[in-house]
Amino acid sequence: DRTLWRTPERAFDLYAARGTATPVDVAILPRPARATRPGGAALDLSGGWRLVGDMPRAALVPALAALPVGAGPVGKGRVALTVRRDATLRPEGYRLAVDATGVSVTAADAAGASYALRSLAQQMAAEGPRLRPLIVEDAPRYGFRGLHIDLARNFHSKAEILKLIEQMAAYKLNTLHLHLGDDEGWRLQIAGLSELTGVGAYRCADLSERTCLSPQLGADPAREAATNGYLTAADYRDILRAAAARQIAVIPSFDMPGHSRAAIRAMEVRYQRLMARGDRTGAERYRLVEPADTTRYSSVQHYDDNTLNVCLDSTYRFIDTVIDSIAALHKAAGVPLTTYHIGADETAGAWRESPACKVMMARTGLQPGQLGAYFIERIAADLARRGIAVAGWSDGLGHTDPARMPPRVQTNIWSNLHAGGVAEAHGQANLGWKTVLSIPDLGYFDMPYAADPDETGYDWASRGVDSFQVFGFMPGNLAANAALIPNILAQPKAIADTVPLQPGRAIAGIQAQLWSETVRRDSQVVYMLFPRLLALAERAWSKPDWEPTYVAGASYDPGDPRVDRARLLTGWRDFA
Ligand code: TNX
Repeated sequence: DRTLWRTPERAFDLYAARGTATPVDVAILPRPARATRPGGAALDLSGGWRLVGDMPRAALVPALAALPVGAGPVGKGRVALTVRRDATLRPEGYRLAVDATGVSVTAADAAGASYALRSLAQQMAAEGPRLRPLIVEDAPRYGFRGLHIDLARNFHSKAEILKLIEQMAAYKLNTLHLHLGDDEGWRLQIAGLSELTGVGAYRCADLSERTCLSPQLGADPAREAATNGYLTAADYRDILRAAAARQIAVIPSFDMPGHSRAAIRAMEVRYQRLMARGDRTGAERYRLVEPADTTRYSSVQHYDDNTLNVCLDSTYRFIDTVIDSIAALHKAAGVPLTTYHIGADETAGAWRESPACKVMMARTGLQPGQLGAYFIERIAADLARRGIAVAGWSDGLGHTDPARMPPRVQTNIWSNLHAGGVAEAHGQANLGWKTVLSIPDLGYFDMPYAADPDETGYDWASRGVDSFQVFGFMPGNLAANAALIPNILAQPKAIADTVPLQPGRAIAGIQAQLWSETVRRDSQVVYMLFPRLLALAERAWSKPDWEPTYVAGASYDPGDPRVDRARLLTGWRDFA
């Protein structure tokens, strides 16, 4: 695995290794839909290029900068690099043609034009500045191609995020899901609520005068800087601008109502400070938990103080303020907030003894088991009123009444494929929700590469996910992945399509997840993501030619000859 994928440039050797019908000797990853070599004299780009055409240069700056040769000096054999709009091409698609007279790109949008230049850059990296004539006609399989990175559990720097954004652009990923709030930390400065970062971004510090959250999962806060830190408003705007320049959308997420310990602790400190100043009104304004609520609960990650009270008006006032503040940051950066991720996963059984919830249930007729859904539906409606789409994790969203949800919903499917993930993905896609595959079996890159004591990571979803397995993923036929998944039982299991995808419904795309409980240093971020992220980018863009056509209701055994090719080169046998 590691040998073959040692460098991104070598990653496309996988096509050959898997016996895939490769486009004629091109070195482009993700694999383009079509590529031909028309023959004829080569083009020499070593003298640089000059940009012509009607695509604004401003939209292409990072992609132009990624070319191995720059804009050449005037009159020194510069080659014409023509980039034109063609509204008939598919969104994000492009046509790239190289011949002896120059390079010509057509695309419907700036993303497509940029992707053409990214393909050109990869081809030049492999072939050198003298290119043989080439035609690439390309468009993505999925419109959603995402990377999720968790800054909450352990913080990762703005510099690291900016590097990742450039890597995402190089491999045609278009959505960055930034996880900024969870039990262990709140990582974005919010106007007017300074405690959120002043307290909530410090899991603990060696700075003795500081108010800290307690450490978690064995972290040694005195030695591990990653436990502390946050993005300032200016950092966040810089990230938004860098992403937008590369046609990458940013989805901010602050997990609620569970997974909210950092916010709760930070706002409790604020409460005490305001009370000490005699400002009771100010203190009560953003109260997140109810002192009289004696409910005992424990979250999946063993927190007993991490759940917002969903029956308090002050909880909604707080969330409103957070969303306003983030929307303002997006506006200031010139990048509108279009999707906001509320988390909504793994809500513990809180509120049973909450007086406020008893009053609310008496008033509304809601049952205790419906309070979590009430929260999600209410926030979703608030977001819809502002023109913002709601996103959330599939378990929480699955508990809502779809009739009470707004039309635009993004769901991240995170049940293991062998444990209900296929039904969950199809069921939520059948509701018309934008369904993103975040499946842990193959897409949680906080899991180790292999079941090997030298590989770090969590093992709850899989004891090893190597790049071949990710590369072998068949997102268009989920049950067919039975052979790919060395599940937690160490036995590949058959998968049945018990909830078929209805005609006209579709999966929106794929996302890689890097949760950061066990990922502290920036170098670990790189290790866990690369090269697996390239394999995921490949699957998000390009349909594997070994994927069997989807047949509603079919089930697949790990040994099924129809998916046998998918097993080639995967490590599950060694694993088992
Ligand atoms: C499950 S995925 C979680 C996260 C953890 C992750 C670790 C999801 C919605 N919840 O809170 O960080 O597992 O792999």
